[in-house]
Amino acid sequence: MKILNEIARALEAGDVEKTRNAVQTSLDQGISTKTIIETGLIDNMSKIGIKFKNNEIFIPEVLVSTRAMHAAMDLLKPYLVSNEIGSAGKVVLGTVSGDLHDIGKNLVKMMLEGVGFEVIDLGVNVSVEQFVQAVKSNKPDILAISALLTTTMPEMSKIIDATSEAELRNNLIIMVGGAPVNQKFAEDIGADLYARDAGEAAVVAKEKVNQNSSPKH
Ligand code: B1M
Repeated sequence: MKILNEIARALEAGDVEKTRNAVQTSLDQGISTKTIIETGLIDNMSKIGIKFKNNEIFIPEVLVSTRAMHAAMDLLKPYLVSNEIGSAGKVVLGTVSGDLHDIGKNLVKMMLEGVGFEVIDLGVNVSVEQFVQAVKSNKPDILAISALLTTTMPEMSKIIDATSEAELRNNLIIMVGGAPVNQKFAEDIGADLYARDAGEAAVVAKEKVNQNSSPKH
C-alpha cells in the first residue's frame, strides 16, 4: 500500500506533520489501525533502530523519528480497539541508585516503545529494592537497567542478585547497558542481554522475547 510507504518516508525523515497526515490518510482509506501501527510504524521504527545500531544514522535522527512516531501514536490512540495489537512484551526500566543520567535511558525507552513494548519507567536513582518491587508487581518480560558511571555499575550486579534471592529470576530477561558497560561485564554479573545503544536494545530485546515465546522442539 502506497500510503504505508509514505508513513515510512515521513517517519525516517522525522517529519511530524507528514507522518500524522499520512497516518490520517491511511485511516481515511480504511486501513486498520493494526496494519498502520505494525506495518507503517513499528516495522519502520525497527528499521531505524537497525540503522542506528549500524551507525548509518545518529542520535538526533533517532530522536526526531521517535517524536514523529509518538505523534502518530497519539493520533491513533482513540482508534485503538483493546487487544487489536499484541504488545511485544512488558519492560521495567530504570537508572541505578546514585546515578542521575537519563538521556540514554529515555532513548532506550523510546526505541523499545517504538517496536511495541510497554515500558514502565522507574526513572533515575532507583534503589535495588525499588527494582525488585517493580518486578514483583509488574511481572515484566524484561528488566532493563542503565548505568553511566563506573562507580554505579556495581549496582547492576546487586539488582541481579536481589532478583535471584527474591526468586524472581526465572523467566525474567535482564538487559544492561550504558556507556561504561560492555558485553564482558554483562556476562560476569549474570545479565542475559547487553546492548551498546538504544537501537540495539530494541532489536535484541525483541529477538530474545520472540525466542523465549517460540515453541520448543
Ligand atoms: Co555526567 N558523566 N556526571 N552528567 N555525563 C559522564 C557519564 C562522564 C563520562 C563525563 C566525563 O567525565 N567524561 C562521567 C563518568 C565517568 C565515569 O564514571 N567513568 C560523568 C560524571 C563523572 C558525572 C558526575 C559525577 C560529575 C560531577 O558531578 N562531578 C555527575 C554525576 C551525577 C550522578 O549521576 N549522580 C554527572 C552529572 C551529569 C549531568 C547531570 C550534568 C548530566 C546528566 C543529565 C541527564 O542525563 N539528565 C551529565 C551528562 C549529560 C554527561 C555526558 C556529558 C553525556 C551523557 C549522555 O547523556 N550521553 C557524559 C559524557 C559523555 O558520555 N560524553 C557524562 C548521550 C546518551 C544518548 O548516551 O547515556 O551513553 P548514553 O546512552 C546510550 C548508551 O550508553 C546506551 O544507549 C544510549 C543511546 O544510544 N544505553 C543503554 C544507555 N543505557 C542503556 C540501557 C540499556 C541498553 C543501552 O539496556 C537496559
